[in-house]
Amino acid sequence: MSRLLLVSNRLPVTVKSDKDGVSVVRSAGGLATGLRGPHERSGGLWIGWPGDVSRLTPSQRASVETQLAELRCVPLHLSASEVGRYYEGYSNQVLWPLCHYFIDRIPRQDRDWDIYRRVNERFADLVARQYQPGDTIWVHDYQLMLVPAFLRARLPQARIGYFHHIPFPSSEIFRTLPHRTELLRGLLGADLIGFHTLTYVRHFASSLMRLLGLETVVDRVDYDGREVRLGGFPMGIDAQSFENLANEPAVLEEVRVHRQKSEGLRLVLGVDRLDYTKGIPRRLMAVQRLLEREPAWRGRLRFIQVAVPSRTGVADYASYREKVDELVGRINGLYGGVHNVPVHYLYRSFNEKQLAALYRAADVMLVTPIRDGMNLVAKEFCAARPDEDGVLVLSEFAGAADELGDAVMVNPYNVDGLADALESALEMPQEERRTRMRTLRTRVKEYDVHWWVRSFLDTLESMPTPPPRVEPA
Ligand code: ADQ
Repeated sequence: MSRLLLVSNRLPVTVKSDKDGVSVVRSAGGLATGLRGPHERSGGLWIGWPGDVSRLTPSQRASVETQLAELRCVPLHLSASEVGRYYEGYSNQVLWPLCHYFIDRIPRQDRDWDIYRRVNERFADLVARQYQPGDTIWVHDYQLMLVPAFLRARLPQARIGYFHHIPFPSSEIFRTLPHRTELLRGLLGADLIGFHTLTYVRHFASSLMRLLGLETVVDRVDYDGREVRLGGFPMGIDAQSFENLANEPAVLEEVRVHRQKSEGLRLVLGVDRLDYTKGIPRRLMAVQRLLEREPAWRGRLRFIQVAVPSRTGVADYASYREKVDELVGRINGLYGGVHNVPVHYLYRSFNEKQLAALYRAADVMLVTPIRDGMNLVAKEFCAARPDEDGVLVLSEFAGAADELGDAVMVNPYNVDGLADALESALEMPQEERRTRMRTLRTRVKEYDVHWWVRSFLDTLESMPTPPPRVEPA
């Protein structure tokens, strides 16, 4: 196994400081969990931003560096202006809305491009300094789309993979971007470019054709004297550990409490980052529509929406939050009683145990993004249901829809259709619930995060390294 150099915007750690000092704690996210094994076994490094450490004292900073080194993490520190313009600016206000088809949310000026480019170059410089011949480099996500080409220029012989965690949009959308060709060429520095679904692979290939005149033959493109491979690698979750969690006595006790507190009510659940791609307003409107047109459901339904605060420094997210707050207030004002309200809205992060208990207690899980690269919540819900019960309502526009065909599929733009789907999920007979959940769970368990890491790395490592460049005499 070759040494693995992982590169992502954020390191999979959180730096915590209190009166006792400073500590670096591993994060529990899906990517971190899936990659921990190969990272450690290969004796590799993880390169990325550790978060803002500017308020720490010099001795605390030194302690952070030592603790990061013990975790085999190499920090790239970003200045406040880089965070504002490379991360919140170009990454989250241009590339994020573009890839999710929200082009009218993109600011009219492209002023953050230069910083995006410069920070990508800084990442490549740092990776190149750590690189040893024979290493495999795996770059993650849209914040770093130029890194593969910057690396290729510095390390012509390196084996480089890139994975895009969000949708790759239709070429009709992608070609609206002023720096479209630079971004495509940035990615083409990699040997293998991975996406969650084959639809995204096709969209990327058609952008290559339309914008660079490059033809993809099956899954290969010839570019700059090298062969670049494209592939669909649907990301999974650590299904076994979610299932174990859902079977823990403390979690089962929490499930019992949730059920007891909502006796006589059906529990409907939503769990998302508070992001305008996740479709929370239309989901709330569907709940309202159901209560409006079917009075029999009033007082019999509890919709719990957990929303973790996200990108609070970006203005669009603040106005989205207000919209959600307002809708929740409106529905509860209309359909709440003195002792109960239909929507329980929790604006905070939950730990995995709390999430597992909610997943296991829910009758219906609503995963209805307007657009989503994959959506791991849908998979977590299935993994947390060893009782083979619960109904998943899933948007056709989530990457997960390609795999989870036994969910109740919905078009999230169609509020009436969503209300119909919610009602049929609430009324689904037990036998059908069990059959569907069994199939969903088989898929989620077989194609888990470990499968995803293995299949991407096996493909990357099976590729021939690029031939040495012959300079003209
Ligand atoms: P995200 O947009 O963050 O990821 P998702 O795949 O759903 O979306 O992952 C969210 C993670 O955050 C899940 O593990 C979930 O448990 C957790 N989470 C959500 N709400 C939470 C809450 N209130 N409290 C605590 N945890 C919460 C991006 C892409 C996705 C893609 C992933 C992985 O947008 O489409 O699936 O990367 O590639």
